[in-house]
Amino acid sequence: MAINNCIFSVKQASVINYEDQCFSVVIGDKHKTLDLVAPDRDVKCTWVTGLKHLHKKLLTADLCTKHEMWIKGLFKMADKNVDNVLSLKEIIGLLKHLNIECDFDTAKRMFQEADTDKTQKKKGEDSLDLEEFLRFYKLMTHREEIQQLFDK
Ligand SMILES: [Ca+2]
Repeated sequence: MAINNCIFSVKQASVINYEDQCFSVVIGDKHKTLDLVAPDRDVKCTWVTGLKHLHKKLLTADLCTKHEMWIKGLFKMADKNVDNVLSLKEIIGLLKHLNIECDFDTAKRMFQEADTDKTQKKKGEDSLDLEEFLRFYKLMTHREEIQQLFDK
């Protein structure tokens, strides 16, 4: 709605220099673009400066930060009903989506082990919040034999 208003006002005031107000955001590996028109040059500069800052931060983020962002992305992707917690069914769906072979009983056992706040149930169903999901992820990816090699 706001963007339509901006475009409308630009069309009405055709003497305004479009280049001072327009910018494009290039998104993802497929380089899709989102073309935007700011209401004025200052707003455009604020947006472009802010987006450049965020992009630079992402590029210079350390491996741990990028890994944490990736895991948070997985959490969001798996949260099909968008209630900010993951049910066992959503976890199983995520494991299948990631081609992680894990039998139901093992996944359920790790789910229950990660579910530290059992008093908070949504719709009577056990669920994992983001912090518990991180714990679940660590349980799923923990390899004792590799840990022993690092401990030597
Ligand atoms: Ca959910």
